Amino acid sequence: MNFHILTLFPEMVEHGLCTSILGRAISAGILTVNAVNIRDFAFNKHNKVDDYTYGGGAGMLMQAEPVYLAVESVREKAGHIPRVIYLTPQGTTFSQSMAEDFSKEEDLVFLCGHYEGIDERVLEEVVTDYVSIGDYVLTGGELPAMVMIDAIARLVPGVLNNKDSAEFESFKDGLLEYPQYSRPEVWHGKEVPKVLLSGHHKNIEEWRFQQSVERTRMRRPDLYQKWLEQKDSCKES
Ligand code: 6GU
Repeated sequence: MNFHILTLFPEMVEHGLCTSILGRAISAGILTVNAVNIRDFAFNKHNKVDDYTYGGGAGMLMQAEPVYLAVESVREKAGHIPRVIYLTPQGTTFSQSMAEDFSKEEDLVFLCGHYEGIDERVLEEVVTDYVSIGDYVLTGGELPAMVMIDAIARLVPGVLNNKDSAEFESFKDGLLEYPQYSRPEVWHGKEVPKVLLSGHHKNIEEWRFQQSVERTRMRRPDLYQKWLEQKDSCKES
């Protein structure tokens, strides 16, 4: 899968994405990260890509043409017209099910705005998905793009070495993950739950499920409610 990030700060995404698990997947040829500097598509001699907003108001706006040319360059490189995600607090809130949907694409383009945003006309022409990562305001789209890429990449076959790990965890079935323990058996006077030492797989599975349900009810009542509803609708059909 190929991630193309259109940004004024390519080194920020390159450095952020080339380490750890994603770095290994890039070296293995499973993923590519193509950071495109929008400034390379400036059409004036000062490499300027921002200007004042019509109608007045604070701040500068990224101009349409450099953004358009940057998107065109990616379309040429990819050989087709990939989805273009614009990172904005005005978008749909990113979720695990969106990550699953995006992970099926061969190429994805992330358009990172800065300053006060991007000229609306080019957004209308190129953007297919408006995505936010939550209800707070950041200075640019780079961190949200990296958050999305991390969540999407780990769903691409071969990126995680343990096949199970992407499947049995928080959100997959609408519940949070159960608590886990490693050695020593007693730490700061706290014992590992006895059932986990029993070797009785069915009891362990049942205990973990109960813990998941209880943890979700306590920490994420919103998810718990959804899980209850979905469970009931399964019973009915
Ligand atoms: Cl995608 N961009 C910016 N600038 N701020 C955000 C965001 C995105 N998602 C949450 N806050």
